[in-house]
Amino acid sequence: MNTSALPRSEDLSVEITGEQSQLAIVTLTRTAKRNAISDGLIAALRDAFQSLPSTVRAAVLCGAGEHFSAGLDLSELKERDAGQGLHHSRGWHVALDAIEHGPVPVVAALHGAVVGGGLELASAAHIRVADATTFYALPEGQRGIFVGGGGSVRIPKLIGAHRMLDMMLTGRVVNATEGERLGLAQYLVPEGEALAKALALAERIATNAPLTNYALMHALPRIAEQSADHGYLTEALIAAIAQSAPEAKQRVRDFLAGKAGTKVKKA
Ligand code: 1HE
Repeated sequence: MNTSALPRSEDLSVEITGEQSQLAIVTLTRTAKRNAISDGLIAALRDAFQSLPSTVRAAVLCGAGEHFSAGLDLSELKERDAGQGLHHSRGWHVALDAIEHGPVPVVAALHGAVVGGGLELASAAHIRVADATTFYALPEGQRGIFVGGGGSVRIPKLIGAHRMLDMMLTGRVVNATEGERLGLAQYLVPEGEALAKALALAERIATNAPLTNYALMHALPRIAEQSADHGYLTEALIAAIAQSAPEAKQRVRDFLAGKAGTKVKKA
């Protein structure tokens, strides 16, 4: 596909691939700095996820080199005053919101360091696949700073505020096995296999009805935060909209007609 319209940055690569260009692979390529996230890189991530081609049905987010991401580029931190710090954090919020509340589900492929802002970035994805080399940490406490990329909102939802507090107070490093057990990643795979697994999942996700994927990304987390009473109503409204789509009707007809590949198979 013509990729000339995609935003360009030497710290981020965006590849559109798959049959009918339905997958985007977004790779942090700032390997010399362990994919530390500079102002330029956070802006590139925002632009990439805000301008995915309309053919894309799912995206994979990964890091080149030995690590997924070393978090915030600390060399830029020392130059900021309080007001600039506020706007810097808000800039991360916009970029990571473009991932979490963008047009398509995002699968993060993790390996090596997933620390600080790197964990905040990974938390904005919908599915995390970690390989055996992955380790997670929130060294902000040691650096005398605080999370600023939405981590205080997203990470407690994955592992609970008490575990995030432990990671930040003690500088505890969580390994890949423990990370999967705690809920930082939904999948744990052998070393070097995270990207392949993430791509396979993204391909599978891309075959779902786009409206259902959108509803899952946008409605499910919001329903989870509503009162039960409001949640049931939101669920009913989303269910009604999803099932009224012509594609949904066709998919149900295909199942009822016994078409190949429509049955749920035992894992
Ligand atoms: C960096 C950064 C960085 C590496 N900012 N330059 N994040 C941290 O506190 C994590 C800091 N980084 C590390 O603990 C380690 O670098 C790693 C465990 C991730 C990787 O270790 P290693 O041995 O593979 O690499 P390295 O030799 O430590 O680093 C290679 C280069 O990357 C080196 O630069 P060089 O010019 O000397 O070659 C490092 O200085 C550079 N580098 N990490 C800047 N983070 C929205 S708020 C979020 C708040 C946070 O994220 S706080 C946590 C920040």
